Amino acid sequence: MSNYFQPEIETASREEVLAIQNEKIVKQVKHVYENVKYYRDLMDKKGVKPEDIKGVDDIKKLPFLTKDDLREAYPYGLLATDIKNCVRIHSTSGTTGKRVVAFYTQNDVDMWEECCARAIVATGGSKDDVVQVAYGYGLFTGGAGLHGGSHKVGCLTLPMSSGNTDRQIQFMMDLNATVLCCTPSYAAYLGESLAERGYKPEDNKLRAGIFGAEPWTQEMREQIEKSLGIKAYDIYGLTEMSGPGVAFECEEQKGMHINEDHFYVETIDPKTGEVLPDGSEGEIVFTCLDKEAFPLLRYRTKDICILNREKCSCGRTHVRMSKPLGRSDDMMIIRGVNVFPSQIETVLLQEGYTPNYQIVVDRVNNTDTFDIYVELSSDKFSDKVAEIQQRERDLNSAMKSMLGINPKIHLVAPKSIERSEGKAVRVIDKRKLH
Ligand code: DLL
Repeated sequence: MSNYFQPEIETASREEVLAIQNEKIVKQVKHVYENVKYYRDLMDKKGVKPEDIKGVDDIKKLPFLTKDDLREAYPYGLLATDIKNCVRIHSTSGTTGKRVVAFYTQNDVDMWEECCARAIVATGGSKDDVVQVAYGYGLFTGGAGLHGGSHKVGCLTLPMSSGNTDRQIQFMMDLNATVLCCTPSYAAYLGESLAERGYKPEDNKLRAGIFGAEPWTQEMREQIEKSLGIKAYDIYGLTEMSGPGVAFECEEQKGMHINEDHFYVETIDPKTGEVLPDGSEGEIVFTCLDKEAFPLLRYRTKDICILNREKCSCGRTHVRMSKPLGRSDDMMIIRGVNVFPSQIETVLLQEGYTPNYQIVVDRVNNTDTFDIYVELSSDKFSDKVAEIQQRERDLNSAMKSMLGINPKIHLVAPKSIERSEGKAVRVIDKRKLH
């Protein structure tokens, strides 16, 4: 039995979805053109007027926005309403350059929380649930988004924020949490920490997890599901669009449904900007159809995905996006070969290692060095050098056949790689730091 928060929208026919989108985009482009000088200038430069946009088919005429535009327009340049109409600000966790700040009116917050409520209900969520929100609260959107969604569904909400693992476990057990929301890397760590304290997966009352904000593989999903005794659902979003809940998984777990009544999606060739047909791998681009304060049009996410319009047996009609296969900007080029961290994670988990690893890339004498540090779990740890060396060689050959190049593998002691309470730092590319 499928669960919907807003069935009339989530299961609307294709024609109905298009009718909603066509109506919203005409109003939205006018709103942006009239209120955002930065974007009006981009449209004028491209020779596009609001009257040229009669429906979503015309979106391709509009100029793109990128993170560079957001930085250039920082802080108020893309604000489309009087600041007095805004009730909230959030900001990205980016480590380079200026942060991006996003503004919300009350309607924007309501829309966002509804998207998160849809995600919670899609896991079978209801008033009976106790939702432990262990995403960070604050400028990061994870905590606030799932918290708001949980309230809308009427769940008992535990606003834990990230970190303080002892307290997370105490509340999870004592207050009978049924849904856990956090990054997948923190979920894996909580699984590990529960086992260390002697708990078995069946000892907790959790039934589902809503994990996102960073890439994670199918293999990592299986490991988390096993260690916590739950079904693990993916959720996607980005601050620029509102936060988590732009897309979410249903019980089929075959891609994430994009909330198409609020976000229009395209895939493009990241090099040429050409729009690609559904089913092709490309960069996903979103247009906010009804946001008031920070309505980005044709925003390039840099996330590489595949869209799927096939009917989903859950009954939802909204298009599904694959797990991001990587980001056009975190694809590493090592000795001329394209490498995504997700490929490395897949090999590690297939070979029976933990998802605790770090990739270090550097350049010595004009040649790229490529090291992967992989933590051993305590049951695999050994002080026999020959044994460890053999395992390093085996893992190296598994990596070589997946990646096409040879990394240097370092198997390290349990707990020697720093754990993350939020987004994990998987890659240290020293070439960019020189
Ligand atoms: O990470 C919003 C969020 C919070 C999503 C909680 C899900 C759960 P930002 O900090 O702006 O926003 O980062 C957005 O994170 O462009 C993707 O590259 C990545 N990302 C988000 N969700 C996923 C996911 C939040 N499920 C950037 N799988 C995005 C892979 C994800 N990557």
